[in-house]
Amino acid sequence: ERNSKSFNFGTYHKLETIYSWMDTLVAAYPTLVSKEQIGSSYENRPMYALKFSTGGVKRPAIWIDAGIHSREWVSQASAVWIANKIASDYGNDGAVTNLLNAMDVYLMIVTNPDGYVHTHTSDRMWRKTRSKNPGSTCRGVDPNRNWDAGFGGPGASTNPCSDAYHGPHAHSEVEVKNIVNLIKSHGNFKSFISIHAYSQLLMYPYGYTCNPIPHQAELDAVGRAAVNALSSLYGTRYKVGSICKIIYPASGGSIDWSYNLGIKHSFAFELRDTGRYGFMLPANQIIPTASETWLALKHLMMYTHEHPY
Ligand code: PAY
Ligand code: ZN
Repeated sequence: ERNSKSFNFGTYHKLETIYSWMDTLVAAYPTLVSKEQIGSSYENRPMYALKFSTGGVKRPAIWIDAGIHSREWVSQASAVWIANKIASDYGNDGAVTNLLNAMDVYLMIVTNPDGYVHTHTSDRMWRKTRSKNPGSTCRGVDPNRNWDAGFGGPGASTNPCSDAYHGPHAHSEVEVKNIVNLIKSHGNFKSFISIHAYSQLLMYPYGYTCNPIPHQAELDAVGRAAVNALSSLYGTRYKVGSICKIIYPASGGSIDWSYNLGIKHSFAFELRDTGRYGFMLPANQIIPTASETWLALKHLMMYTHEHPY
């Protein structure tokens, strides 16, 4: 029987281990953490968000998702460490305590559970969902080209065999639709943060166009401050900019959708590294990656708390 103290945060775990660890975390912090099933995946696996809340009804909230691309393993692994950090810092760290006394945090650790299982059983480099594409032997849709934001535009493919296939229509993937439904029905999310890997970037919208967003100057400044906090731990260097400008044009992405919905504080991380190991980041870098990422994440969350809109 695992408890949150004996769990090994410094290794990559299978889906069932992460899911049972969530129950351990909830059991350790029952007045703070709950596990909400927001729906099921294409292959009928539950999709769980951890909700960190000290009470209230639909308080202003922060959304964080990890692992929407299954092969980006340091994303899910860092999210496990971060979930534990949020829970253990409440009541001990002033900033986290103040934040959670006013806002809720939703953290989805494994946003693409079918793909994640597939990376363990069959193909370590699987990125997409596992849905069937009629008329093709290739499976899966890129769940970060499937959101209703510039859908079908630049940086997405019409080919079901492509890793950037956008799918038959916006929100065709149930994993995306489940999050869309939760965010819309809740109606009070103030920040939306997606965690990917790799490239060491902190990005804001847009991906579907290189035209600047109305809040470009604000998000750029917040992003730079967040990255300075991240770098203060081990000197890891991050770049800050719009998706389109600092990585490539990419339409149908999650944070473009959240931004256009009115969630101004929308960001995406690309965690370590810059390509030496890429998706195969050695497990001994999980805790350092999570620890430095947490400093940036905490900065973004505190900024949202301190700048209501
Ligand atoms: O929202 O992070 C974003 C958009 C850009 C990412 C994408 O969806 O293509 C960038 C890639 C990712 O994390 O999926 C970068 C990695 C290294 C890749 O697979 O190319
Ligand atoms: Zn990704």
